Amino acid sequence: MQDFIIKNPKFITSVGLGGVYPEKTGVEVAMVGKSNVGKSSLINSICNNYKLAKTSQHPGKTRLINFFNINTSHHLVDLPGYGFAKAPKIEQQKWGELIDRYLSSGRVTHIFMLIDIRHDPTAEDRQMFNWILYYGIPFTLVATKADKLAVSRRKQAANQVAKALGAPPYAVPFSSESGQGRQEILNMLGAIITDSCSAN
Ligand SMILES: Nc1nc2c(ncn2[C@@H]2O[C@H](COP(=O)(O)OP(=O)(O)O)[C@@H](O)[C@H]2O)c(=O)[nH]1
Ligand SMILES: [Mg+2]
Repeated sequence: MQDFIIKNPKFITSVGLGGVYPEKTGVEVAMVGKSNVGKSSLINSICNNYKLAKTSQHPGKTRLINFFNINTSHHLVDLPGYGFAKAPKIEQQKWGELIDRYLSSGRVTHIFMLIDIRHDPTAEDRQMFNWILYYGIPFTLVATKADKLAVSRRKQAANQVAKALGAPPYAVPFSSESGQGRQEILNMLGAIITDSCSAN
C-alpha cells in the first residue's frame, strides 16, 4: 500500500455543549486523552501544519470539540482533554456531558487514544478507555512523547501502556517532536478511510 498523506487540512468549527456538529461527509476520527498529552500536536504533525490545532503548555485550556476537514470529506476531531486536577466540579461535569454526547452520537468511525509513554495510565485514562469499549468504537492506542525515552525503551514502554489498560498489548510509539510513528498513524488513517469506503 502506498503511504497515505493528508491533503488540504482545514479547521471547520468548534462545538461546545448543546452546539451543532458539522455535517458528516466521510470518516470521522477523534483524538482523546489527558490534557497536555499531545492531541493537538499529533493533529498538527500528521497534517504537517503547526498552526492548525492550538497547542498549549497549560493543561485544560480547551473546552470545545474542534473539527478539522481533511482530503475533501473526512474529519479529524480534537476532543477536550481530561485530568485537569484543579478544575471545578461543574467544569468536569460539563466535560463529561460534552464527551458523552459526542461519543454516543454514532458519528465516530475510530478513536486514537493518547497516553504519555512515560507514565502508567491514570484512573481517568481507564475510565476513558472503558467508555470507548462501552460504546464499541474501534480504537488505536498511541504512546506520546516517545522522544522523552531512550530509543531502546520506546517499543516496550508503549506496549506496556496498552497492557496496563487491559487492551491488546500494542500502542504506537509517537513523537510530534521527532516524527516517530507519524507515517504509521497516517497509514492507519488511510486504511480506516479505505475500509469505510469499501463498506459503503
Ligand atoms: N517532547 C515532546 N513534547 C510534546 C510532544 N507532543 C506534545 N508536546 C508538548 O506537550 C504540550 C502539550 O501539547 P498539546 O498538543 O497542546 O497537548 P493536548 O492538550 O493534548 O492537545 C506542549 O507544550 C507540546 O509542545 C512530543 O511528542 N514530545
Ligand atoms: Mg489540545
